[in-house]
Amino acid sequence: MGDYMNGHDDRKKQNIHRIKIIKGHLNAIEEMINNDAYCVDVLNQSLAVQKALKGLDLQLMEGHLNHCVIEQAKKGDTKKVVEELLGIYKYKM
Ligand SMILES: [Cu+2]
Repeated sequence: MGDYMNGHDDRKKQNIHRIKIIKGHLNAIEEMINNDAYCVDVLNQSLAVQKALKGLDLQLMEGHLNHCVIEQAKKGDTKKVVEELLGIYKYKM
């Protein structure tokens, strides 16, 4: 286990924590819809979930760039790195 795994457990914990918060928000939205809450309030909750998911994406990408990408580039696997990142970029557009 070298630099590659440094901080991995912390990041994992943070990401699991984020997922739990997102799940909590989703359950709240389900409850709001069940209780016929005002549409704008439901939409605001939904936007908050999407923002939280974007935050998770950012964390995942940061970990990927700092660890997987650097390791793969050291091994000369640059084609895979570029293809995967481009794939994500295209999906987001
Ligand atoms: Cu990765």
